[in-house]
Amino acid sequence: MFIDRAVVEVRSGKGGDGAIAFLREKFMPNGGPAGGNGGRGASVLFRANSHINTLYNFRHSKTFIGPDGEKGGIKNQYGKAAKDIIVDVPVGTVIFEEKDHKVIADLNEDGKVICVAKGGRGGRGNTCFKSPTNRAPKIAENGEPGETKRLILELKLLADVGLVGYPSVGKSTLLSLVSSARPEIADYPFTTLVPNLGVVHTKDGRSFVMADLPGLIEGAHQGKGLGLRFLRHIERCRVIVHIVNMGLSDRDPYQDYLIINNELKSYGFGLDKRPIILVASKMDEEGAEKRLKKFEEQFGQPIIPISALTDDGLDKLLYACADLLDKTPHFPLYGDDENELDFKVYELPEEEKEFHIRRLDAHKWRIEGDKIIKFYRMTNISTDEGMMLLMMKLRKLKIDDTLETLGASDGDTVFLDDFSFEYWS
Ligand SMILES: Nc1nc2c(ncn2[C@@H]2O[C@H](COP(=O)(O)OP(=O)(O)OP(=O)(O)O)[C@@H](O)[C@H]2O)c(=O)[nH]1
Ligand SMILES: [Mg+2]
Repeated sequence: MFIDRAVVEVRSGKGGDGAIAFLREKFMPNGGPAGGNGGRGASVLFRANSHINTLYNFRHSKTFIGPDGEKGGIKNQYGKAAKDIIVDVPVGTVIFEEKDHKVIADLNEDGKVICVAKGGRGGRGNTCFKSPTNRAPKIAENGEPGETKRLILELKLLADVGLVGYPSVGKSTLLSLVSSARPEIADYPFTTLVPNLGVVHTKDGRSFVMADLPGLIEGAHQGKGLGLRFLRHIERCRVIVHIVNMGLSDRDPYQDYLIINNELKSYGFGLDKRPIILVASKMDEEGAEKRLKKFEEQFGQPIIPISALTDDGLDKLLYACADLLDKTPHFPLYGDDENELDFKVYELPEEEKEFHIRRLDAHKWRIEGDKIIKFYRMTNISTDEGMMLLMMKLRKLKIDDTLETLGASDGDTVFLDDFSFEYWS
């Protein structure tokens, strides 16, 4: 079954808690602190995989849970980081956050990976809080909690050319003739219920992917017929082939053309501005020539007449598609094309940061900034409570995340005024 939309929940693992422990050795009754750091919780990653072509496995709302990181141990033993979870989805899957429909990623290339929920950091053990004024701290950080998110997965097929038109105009028949795809063909409307893809090779050695989409009817944008559910697959198509039936029918070809065009427009995403090739189908049927002539007079632009029965016009149509693809750029799905915006976004100047970090050498860093240094000097870190307050402040400011982005590695020394501590990922 072809499923192209699903809602899933992801939860990354919590970081392991740091340990509080002291060395107790025979001749050292008051050995120093020896609580190890906790390990990082598992992140949840999504990966585009070309061997998967539907979201079928996600049809019943699923939850992906990353395990927690291991707790820190005694004798300064580090807790193990949990193994990340990788979820494979079809190439072309777009991931949104459910709460605000913000796009998180467009997995449009095989192998592309995105982290959707980051594992929590491990907490530092009490060894990290040792200082000249507090030689035996009895405090440790808890591991950072993981993230929970609800995500919408939407598959938008990666086709170059999309076939659209009324039901039964011959879209599936065309795809079956020009590619090795085998869609169902029948003379009743809505034979095609899900999109089909086929690879087309032209005789001059070019190739492209063609998608056959379920038929559209008037009011599709309000959900009539199969609605617009499948139009999302056209969003990526660079060229639209609009097929109008010239065969025996009680419908008026020109009216049908106007209706479908209106549906494309109502859908938005600039679909009606895509390059469109107009095709007249079933030209072998009686009266087709006459209907085409009338249509051409109303339409006023060239149309490619074809017949699936006699093969007439098929090569001409494929060359026209390939030529148009050669000169049509890819359309960005999500607004990185400024021209598509008819308003300009002004950004407020970023608020003055509470701190910045300077690299002193390969493994030494210094946190600078008046505000944070003032906070440090007003905090009595010779008590466990004061030290905890400081660590909470540093965590709230996401100092560790900033250090990670800057390329810090485990065990690096981080200075703040006359205090120093160890970086831990
Ligand atoms: N005479 C003639 N019949 C055709 C031609 N192309 C398709 N047909 C017939 O038209 C009917 C509908 O064809 P389909 O390819 O299933 O049409 P469709 O556009 O995919 O229809 P939906 O999937 O329902 O939207 C079938 O009975 C086909 O055999 C043609 O060029 N000439
Ligand atoms: Mg069909």
